[in-house]
Amino acid sequence: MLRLEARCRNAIEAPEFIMALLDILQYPDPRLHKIAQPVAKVDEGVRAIVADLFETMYAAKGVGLAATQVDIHLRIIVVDTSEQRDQPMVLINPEIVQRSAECKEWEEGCLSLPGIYDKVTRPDRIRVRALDGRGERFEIDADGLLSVCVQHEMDHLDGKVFVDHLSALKRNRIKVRMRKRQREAEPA
Ligand code: K1U
Ligand code: ZN
Repeated sequence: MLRLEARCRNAIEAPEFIMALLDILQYPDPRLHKIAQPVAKVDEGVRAIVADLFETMYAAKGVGLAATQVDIHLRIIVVDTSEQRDQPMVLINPEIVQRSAECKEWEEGCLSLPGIYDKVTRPDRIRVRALDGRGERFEIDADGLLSVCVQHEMDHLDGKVFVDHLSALKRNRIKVRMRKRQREAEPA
């Protein structure tokens, strides 16, 4: 039902298919803290969600997007960390099966907190197991931006935003800034 509402809001009719740019929830929206449910079957409905996630991620110039961020609470993430923006990857029901003991600090951003960046420390390298868009299981070893991005998106599925890794003081300052920005954007 949620998905149908989202598709109808911004749907663009094309000859063979319908693409939809979905609205990205903005922090501190409480829906960003919902826990996403596993996908039971990778079917046409799930593939339609995946197509819309890519559409929305590329339009927003992000390197990743989690279904949670568009108010769809299923364990689906999309990423493309390539320079040419031509290596889309979908991970359904992703699980980290191995993480390096070595950690790395990285400056993170988030489409749910535009213009806000801060350093987060995470395991440097990970091995992730997931289903692809055909429902086939696969594993990838990730490092660098891909590793950071997959961990950041998987946090979203668990209702966690990158600012939840920061101190309460920093997080509250960011919350105040975001609320002020949202009030100013409201029509008078
Ligand atoms: O909102 C999101 O979850 C997407 C987010 C992914 C991410 C980027 C960088 C570190 C961790 C997670 C973004 O795409 S933020 C904006 C962005 O376009 C970007 C940031 C860093 C490098 C390249 C692009
Ligand atoms: Zn994010």
